[in-house]
This record gives sequence, structure tokens and C-alpha cells, in this order.
Amino acid sequence: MNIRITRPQTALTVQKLGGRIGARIDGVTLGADLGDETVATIRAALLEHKVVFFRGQEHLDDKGHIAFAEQLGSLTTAHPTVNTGSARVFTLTADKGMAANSWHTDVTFVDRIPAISILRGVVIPEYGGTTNWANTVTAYESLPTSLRALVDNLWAVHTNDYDYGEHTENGVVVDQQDKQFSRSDFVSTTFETEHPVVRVHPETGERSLVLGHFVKKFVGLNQKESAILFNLLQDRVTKLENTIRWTWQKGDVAMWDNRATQHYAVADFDTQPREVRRITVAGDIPVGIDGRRSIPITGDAGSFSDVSALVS
Ligand SMILES: O=C(O)CCC(=O)C(=O)O
Ligand SMILES: [Fe+2]
Repeated sequence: MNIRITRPQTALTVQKLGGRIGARIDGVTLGADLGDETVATIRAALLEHKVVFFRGQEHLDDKGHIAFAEQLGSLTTAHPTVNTGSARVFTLTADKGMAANSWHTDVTFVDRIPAISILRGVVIPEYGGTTNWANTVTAYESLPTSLRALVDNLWAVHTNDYDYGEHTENGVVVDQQDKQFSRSDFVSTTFETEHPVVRVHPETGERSLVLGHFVKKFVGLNQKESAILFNLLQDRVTKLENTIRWTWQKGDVAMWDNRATQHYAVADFDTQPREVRRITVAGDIPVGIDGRRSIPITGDAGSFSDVSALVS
């Protein structure tokens, strides 16, 4: 039976889970019509903690998931290139142990990087299949001044047509889950975008590192130099103290600020089935410290995400 909870959700609590990232929000039943105050509290917790987790949301179906997400902003389509059978829902299913097991920020190959990703655990394996998030704001803030000076004026080219083998131990295609869609689907339209390596967050004003596995190279550096610098900076992002690891239960919802985090799904659940579904809230085009916005080089992401209402 589907019970519509209409009680006022006053008992909402935010429990910090890690020193640099992560909080659990209790006392809220996600869905439509949460009310301005509840939505504002959730948004504030997200901006502060970068990823927030909700347990016990088994009642949520795609419709309720979408209705919840719409209260946080306008939605993107499911994905710029991959069709998983729904206009809005990006479904990731696996039973061969595949996962997005490489550190990334979602969809950075387009200019309009999504603002918020909201992921719901639908089928959860008995063991393994955790997801990790890293805080890209604290990663920037903890850089020594010498490295800050280096990255403050640096730009990077991001693409969906990168060398997947470089980022995984066995060449498994990242973001290609099981047999659902192939690498050729994923790169059916090639996107390339130049982003500042340091972006200024549109809501908090915080500076964060924009890196992750879609980075192809740094502007002005060759491949070898790019790889060395990428690894150096990326290691700062993924330092364990800068991360949080979530062990999923069915009905959990994880929501992350995609402008301030990277994430990594651990491919250690053998052949157990795993299914998670994502709804994505549109984001604006990143702005660097000097006020310059990211530049699309190849591909038009207009149909993925409409930024006309977001860009000032
Ligand atoms: O499977 C997961 O836990 C995360 C997958 C992922 O990278 C995403 O939903 O953006
Ligand atoms: Fe992702």
C-alpha cells in the first residue's frame, strides 16, 4: 500500500559523518511537496557537507524521486549520450561486478556540469558495491600556496572520449555498466570542453578543483606533463581523510554536490546484482577565479541541460 505522508517534517536532523565530507539526514520522507523550509535545510546541509545520505526511502519510485529532485532545481535529461530507457532516470545495473570504479565528477565533458546528482539504491548486493565521495573544496583549500599558484590559472580539457584503460585496473569501461550500453554508445557524440581547474562555486563562493577521469590534458601542457600533474592533484582529492565511504542499504538515497565532489563506486560485489538510479539537477557553466567561464570545444549539450535560466 502506498501511504502518502502528510505530517509536517519537523524532526529533520543532520548528523555529520566525517571531518571533511558527509552527513546523514534523518526525519524526512523524500518525495513531492516537502515544503520550502525542509528543502532549504536539505540544500544547506548539502552545501556544507557535499554529500548527504537518507536511509529508509524504500517508498520512492522514479516518480517520487523526480518530484523530490525538481524541488532542488531544473533537471537534466538522463545522460548526454547514453539512453537507459527513461527521459530523466539514469539507471545503472550490473551483475558482472562492473561499476563506475574510477574517480570522477559527473559529466564534466560538457560545459554545463550538473549541479546535484541524486542516487537511489534499488538493488543492493549483500557485500561490496560501496560508493566513495571526495571533497574537491577541501582538496583545493589544503593545497600549499605553491600548488595553489600553479592551479589558479590552469585549465583542462575534459572529454567523454578519453582513454578508459588508463583509469581502471582491467580496462573495464567506466560508466559503461554491464551490457546496458557500450563504449561506442558512450562516445556516440564526442564532447570536449575546457574548464578552469579551479572553479568558484555559484552558491557558496568556495573554490574547488575540477578534475576526475574525464580530464584529457591540461591546456598548454603535453600528455606526459599532464599525466604527472593530474596524478599529483588527483591524489590530493582522493586522500582518504578527504573522502567518505557509504555502505548501501536498499532504499538509501545519496545526494551529492557535483560542483564540489568526485565519487567512485567500488567494483567488489562479484556477480551479485546491483542497481542504482540517478536523477540529475542541472548546473551552470563553471566560472574560474578570473571570472572566465568554461568553453565548449566540441559537442552541443543544449538538449542535455538547459542553462538559459541559470546563467546570469
Ligand atoms: O554506482 C554508484 O554507486 C555510483 C555510480 C555513478 O558514478 C553515478 O551514479 O554517477
Ligand atoms: Fe558518477
